[in-house]
Amino acid sequence: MPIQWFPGHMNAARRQAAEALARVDVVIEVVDARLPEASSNPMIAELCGARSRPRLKLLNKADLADPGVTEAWLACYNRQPGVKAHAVSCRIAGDAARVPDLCQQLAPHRNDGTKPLRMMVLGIPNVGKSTLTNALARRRICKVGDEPAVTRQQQSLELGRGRRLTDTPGLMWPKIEHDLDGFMLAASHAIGRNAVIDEEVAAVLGDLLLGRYRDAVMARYRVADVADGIALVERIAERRGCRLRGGRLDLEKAARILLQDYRSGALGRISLESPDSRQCMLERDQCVGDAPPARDSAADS
Ligand SMILES: Nc1nc2c(ncn2[C@@H]2O[C@H](COP(=O)(O)OP(=O)(O)O)[C@@H](O)[C@H]2O)c(=O)[nH]1
Ligand SMILES: [Mg+2]
Repeated sequence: MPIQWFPGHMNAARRQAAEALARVDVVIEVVDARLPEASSNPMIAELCGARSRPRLKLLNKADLADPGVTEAWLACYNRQPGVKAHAVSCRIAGDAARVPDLCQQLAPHRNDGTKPLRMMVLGIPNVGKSTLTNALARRRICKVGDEPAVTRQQQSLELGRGRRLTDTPGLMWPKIEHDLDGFMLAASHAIGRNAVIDEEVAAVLGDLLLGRYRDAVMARYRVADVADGIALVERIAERRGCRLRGGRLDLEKAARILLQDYRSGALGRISLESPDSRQCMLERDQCVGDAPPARDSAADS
């Protein structure tokens, strides 16, 4: 079942972000380095475009992503006009500290006491917006947590030298265009728990992992010859002794093991999409969209 998630409080968050943009010089768009396009909210590019605000695209959690793939994404983004992209990890001391200077380069005129640099962090839930804000503040001002919708209100702070930063609640958009994006977002914990079925998400994640990081999966779960994501979840259940009363496999528990291992980095540094795989997905979805509607079965008889 395709995943959609646009809870009511995000409408208010979108309105507030649009209003706050009037008083901001640079937008820091935080995305997840493991799925940079799937975790890019199209509304953020639109909002910045409408207000002509420069945007720094930050591929955060780079410590969890495949470094070669992150390089390919940065090259791809930095070739696009009007986009400036950088990879960071809030887990690496000092990495985030470069961000205000990168923003300054995008707004060189905002650089003194009378015209201080005003930055706003925008992005979907759980990409590390509040962690980045705390890293720049060098103290824990914003609440963080590995689940969506932890931040419920905008929060501003002074960074010194007149620089000001605003953290915001995560923003989703009303319709996720590509089904695979919904699953990648759910696997990365950007989607509320009540909108997803862990077993389905783990099966799609398993397919992606087997396609891109087969050896890492085989080594971690000591399995061989697994056909697809569903089979992988079953094998994990067997290997880890996930059983329900009566002896049946507890697939939900096994699904959560796979999801948790991906989320925590236990499977190694993994990117769920690359510029090439994204292009293939877009072409595939385009073909499906162009295909003539399936014939009515009655017409066949
Ligand atoms: N490994 C890793 N985890 C991160 C990084 N940045 C944030 N996180 C974790 O991601 C989760 C979500 O962070 P949070 O700042 O609350 O995200 P927000 O919803 O975008 O504000 C938390 O568990 C953070 O510890 C990073 O660069 N690397
Ligand atoms: Mg937050």
